[in-house]
Amino acid sequence: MKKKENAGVDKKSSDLSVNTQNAAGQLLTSNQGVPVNDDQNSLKTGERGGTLLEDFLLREKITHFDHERIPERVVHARGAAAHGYFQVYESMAKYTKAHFLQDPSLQTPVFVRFSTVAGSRGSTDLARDVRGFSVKFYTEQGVYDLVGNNMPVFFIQDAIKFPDLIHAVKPEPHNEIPQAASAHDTFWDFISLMPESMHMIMWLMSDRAIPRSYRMMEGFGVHTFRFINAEGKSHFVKFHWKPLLGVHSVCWDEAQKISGKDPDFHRRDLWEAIENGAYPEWELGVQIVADEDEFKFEFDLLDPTKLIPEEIVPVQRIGKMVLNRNPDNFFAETEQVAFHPGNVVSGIDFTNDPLLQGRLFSYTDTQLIRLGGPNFHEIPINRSIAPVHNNQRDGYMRQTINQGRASYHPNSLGGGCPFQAKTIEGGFRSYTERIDSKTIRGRSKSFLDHFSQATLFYESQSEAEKQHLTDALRFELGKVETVEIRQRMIGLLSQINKELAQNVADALGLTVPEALMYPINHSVPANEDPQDYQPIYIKQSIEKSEALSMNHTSKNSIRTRQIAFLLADGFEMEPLETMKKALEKEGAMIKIIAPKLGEITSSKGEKIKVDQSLLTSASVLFDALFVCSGKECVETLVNEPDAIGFIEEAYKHYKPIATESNGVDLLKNSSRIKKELVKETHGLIGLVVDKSPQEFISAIAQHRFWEREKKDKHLG
Ligand code: HDE
Repeated sequence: MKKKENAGVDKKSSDLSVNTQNAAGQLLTSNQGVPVNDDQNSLKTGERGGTLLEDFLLREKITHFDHERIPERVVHARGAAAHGYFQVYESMAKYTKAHFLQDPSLQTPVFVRFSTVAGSRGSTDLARDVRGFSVKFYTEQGVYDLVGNNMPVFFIQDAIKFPDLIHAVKPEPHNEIPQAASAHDTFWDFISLMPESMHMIMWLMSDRAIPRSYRMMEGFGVHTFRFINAEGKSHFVKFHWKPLLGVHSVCWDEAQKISGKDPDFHRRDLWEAIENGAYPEWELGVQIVADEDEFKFEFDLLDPTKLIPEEIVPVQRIGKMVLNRNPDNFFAETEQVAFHPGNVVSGIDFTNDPLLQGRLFSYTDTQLIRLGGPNFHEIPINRSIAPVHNNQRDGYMRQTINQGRASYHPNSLGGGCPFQAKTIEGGFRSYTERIDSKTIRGRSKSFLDHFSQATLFYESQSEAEKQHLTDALRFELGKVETVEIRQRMIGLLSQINKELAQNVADALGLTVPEALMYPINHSVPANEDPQDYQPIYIKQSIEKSEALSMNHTSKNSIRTRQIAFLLADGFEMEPLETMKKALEKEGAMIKIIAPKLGEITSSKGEKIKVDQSLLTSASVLFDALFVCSGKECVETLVNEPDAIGFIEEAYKHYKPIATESNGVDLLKNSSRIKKELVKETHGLIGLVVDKSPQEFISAIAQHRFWEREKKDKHLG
């Protein structure tokens, strides 16, 4: 294929701009281009008369409005997206003939959509949920979609169970409650009968399910795919996205409060980071397994409830993705984008993972109802930048005006065009896998180990992470009303880790069953003996995997962290400025919070603008807190319950808090903080008093001081 100079970003933008519209300086018109001279009044029979059916402008406007909504996605309805590009570091030609993975000088445009799964389009961003991580690469060889999640495994092994899983997690059908939450009976009823979901449940109950930001999440392709090189040789591949800002989460109490204070928290965070030029970045990672090694693992590579530990097959970082442009229009781009794991380019292919195989059907099918017909690939955001020529014609909303008479192949009237591409010309040729077997409606017995990787995940967590996971289970199962469901879950948890099961059972007033207790395994094929399909436990070759814990994530940057500066009239300007400058130099974002909006005056009469008042702001929206000093400032804030609440909440959520001089008097108003200040161990738990900005910067980079949690009642 002929190499194009700097294909990509510009090409795509101009492609889209054919359809972008800017009304600046333009006349208001009807959809037929007729200039409108009164858009304020409908046409009437006299001043107090009836409205005329003749009023085509009124009818056109109202009819269009009546049809403005389209069905929301049946899953992943709530999301936010951005444009950017991907660039490979070094040619991967050894493994794949995909052109965009071969040329390090090529920037391939991408459009990336992040989402929650269960909630409706208007639901909160901070639900405990899996996050979707969909990437559309507009490559020169056609569109490639990597439609992944922020967790590397899935709940079920076979696509035929997907509608059941989703029915169970969505609001219950009789009363449509609860919105965007898995903490209810139908979800846990289903899960408690599906032992294969246990590994995913560990991820879902971990803090990975409540990310700090879309920009601080990993992404995973989940299934095993294939890379195919120019010689037709196949390698298995698992895809990863590694965020350069590290992987960080909020805590559950905070997540619930953010849901009230700012349900758009993740959407806003992504938007603002890009507007501020702090472009989110991820590295694309691959785990490559030679075809010959397919059976060398203690799990089946085709089983989507399993991951390949990074200690066994390291992740090679092969390129970088940068998101640098917000969409112009949410509906046209983020809502109308149609991803499909079946959109692959030459050099990337599928495996027989039965979940993936089902997805290959589902995604086109769902767009037909959601986007209203077969021409959704012509919507600007879905268009390929590679030329599209075929004999598909007509259908709702056809945009292309195909010329000529021949819409079939072979033809002679059209000169035989369009031609089939030879493999050497980039023509897609499916991997020729040898298949020799009977048709069965069943499941491979190599998929029967449902617990060992759940244990691996649990054992790999830090103490704080284990505690959060336990608390999440206590919360979720505590909301379940049917005791039998809770009991079945304790039985399943006991197969993962006895202590975990015991700790959850304690909070639920239950006991851990003595004998091994599995629920009936509902995945047993109909004509088989359930005894042959009892879950088995295969000891994994490693007991812990560092990569599974967020504790080991990079903690060397405070870029884009949101820092609240709490102050009132009479604050000391100099220490504020020193701290602000130092933090901003490291890329943090500062917001001035005061009792009321407007301007605020320092002890020496200097004025600064207030960004948010205590009424409109909340501690949960920030990563760290700087409490300003100054006699009058501190006296005012001591008598301001919202200010004290702000500080206490930041402390409760394990965030770094800094102050200097008499700002410490304000901190002492919280009895818990006072205790630490007296003990003088505060440096260790993120209370930075009378220290240089550098100390505060290091504390913010740590993200959270979970050590404080040990003092919580759970841990005694
Ligand atoms: Fe999806 N999924 N899914 N899914 N999925 C959809 O397609 C489906 C699965 C994922 O930002 C739907 O366009 C089936 C795994 C993401 O627009 C639908 C099965 C993974 C998104 C669908 C799965 C995903 C979707 C709904 C089991 C991680 C959002 C709207 C066989 C690897 C895409 C749409 C976006 C969306 C079906 C399982 C990720 C109905 C049948 C596993 C990120 O087609």
